Amino acid sequence: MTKPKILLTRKWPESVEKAAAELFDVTYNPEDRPMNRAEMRVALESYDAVLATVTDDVKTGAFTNLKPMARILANYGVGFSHIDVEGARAAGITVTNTPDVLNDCTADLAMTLLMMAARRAGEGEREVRAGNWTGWRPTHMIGTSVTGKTLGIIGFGRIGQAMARRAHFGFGMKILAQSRSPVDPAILAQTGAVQVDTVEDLLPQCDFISLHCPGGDVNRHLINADRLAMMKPTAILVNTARGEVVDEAALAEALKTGVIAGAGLDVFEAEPTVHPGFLECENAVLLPHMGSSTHETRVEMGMRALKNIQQFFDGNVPDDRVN
Ligand code: 8YV
Repeated sequence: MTKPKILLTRKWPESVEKAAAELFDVTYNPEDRPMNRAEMRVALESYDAVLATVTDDVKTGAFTNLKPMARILANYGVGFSHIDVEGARAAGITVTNTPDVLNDCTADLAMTLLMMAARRAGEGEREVRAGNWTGWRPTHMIGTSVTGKTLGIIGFGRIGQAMARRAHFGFGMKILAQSRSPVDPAILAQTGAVQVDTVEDLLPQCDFISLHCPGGDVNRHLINADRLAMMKPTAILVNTARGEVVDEAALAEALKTGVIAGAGLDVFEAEPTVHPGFLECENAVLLPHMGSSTHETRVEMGMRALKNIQQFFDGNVPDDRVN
C-alpha cells in the first residue's frame, strides 16, 4: 500500500520527523520558512495531509474555491484561531489540534511571566547587562510580592487549571476563575478557586490576571481600555493565550500611564511584530511565543499530531478533531 503523502509546514523536532518518515511519505521544510496563503492552498491541493502551525495562513477565505486533495489539516499546537475551521469543514477537511501535552509547559511560562513582571526580572537583567548596576541598596528594583495575592484566571480550561495549581500550591495565591460555562465544583475545590460570573466581576478583585481563553473573533480585544480601567492600578496582566485577546494599543497606553502596573506577554496580535508601544515600557515583559517550547513538549505535540493523522488514515475519527 502506498503511504499517504504528508507535508510538515515547518521544521519539527528531529525525532518526530523521523517517526513521521516511518509511517508516511513526508515532505519537510528544511529551511523552516513560514508559508503564505497561496502556498498553503497549493499544499492543501497537493498532499493527503497538511500538518500546520500557528504561522500558517489558513484563516477566513483560505478554503474558498479550493479543490483539496487533503482531507485532514493537523495543527501542531492547541490553539487554532489561525484556521477557519468552518471553512475547512465546508471543504471536507477535518481539523485536529494537540491539546493536553502542553498544559504544564504553558502554565509554567505564564508563571514565569507573572514572576518576572512582579519582581522586575527583565528590568534587572537589562540593568546588569548594560553595566548600569551601581550596587545593592534598600530601595533598588522594588517589585511586588506574589505570595498570598489574588490571581484571576480568565478561561478555566486545562491550561488555566494548571496555572491555578502552580499559583495556589506554590505561592499560596487565592484563585478567582472566569469561564463561559460553569466549572465542575470538584475542579474548583482542588485549588480553592471561586468562579465569578463575568470578566467585570473578576478584574477589580485581582492583583494578577492571567489569560487562558481561546483566541479568535469570540475573544478579540476582550481586554480593552474599559476593562483595563477596571483593574487595580497595582495589577499585572499575563497573556500566554493569543495576542488578539488584548487590545495592544490600549494595553501599551495603560502601561505607560499607570492604569495598571505591569504585563507579561508571550503572544502578540501580529506575530512576529510587537506593538512598538510595548518596547518603550520597562514594565512589560516580552517573550517570543515560547509557551510550549521545551524539548519534551514539542516532541509530544508532534507525536500527537502524527497520531491524529494516523487515526484518520486508519478510518477512525481522530481523538483531537475540532470541526
Ligand atoms: C504552539 C501555542 O507552539 O499550542 C499553541 O496553541 O500557542 C504554542 O504552544 C504554536 O501555536 C504552534 O502552532
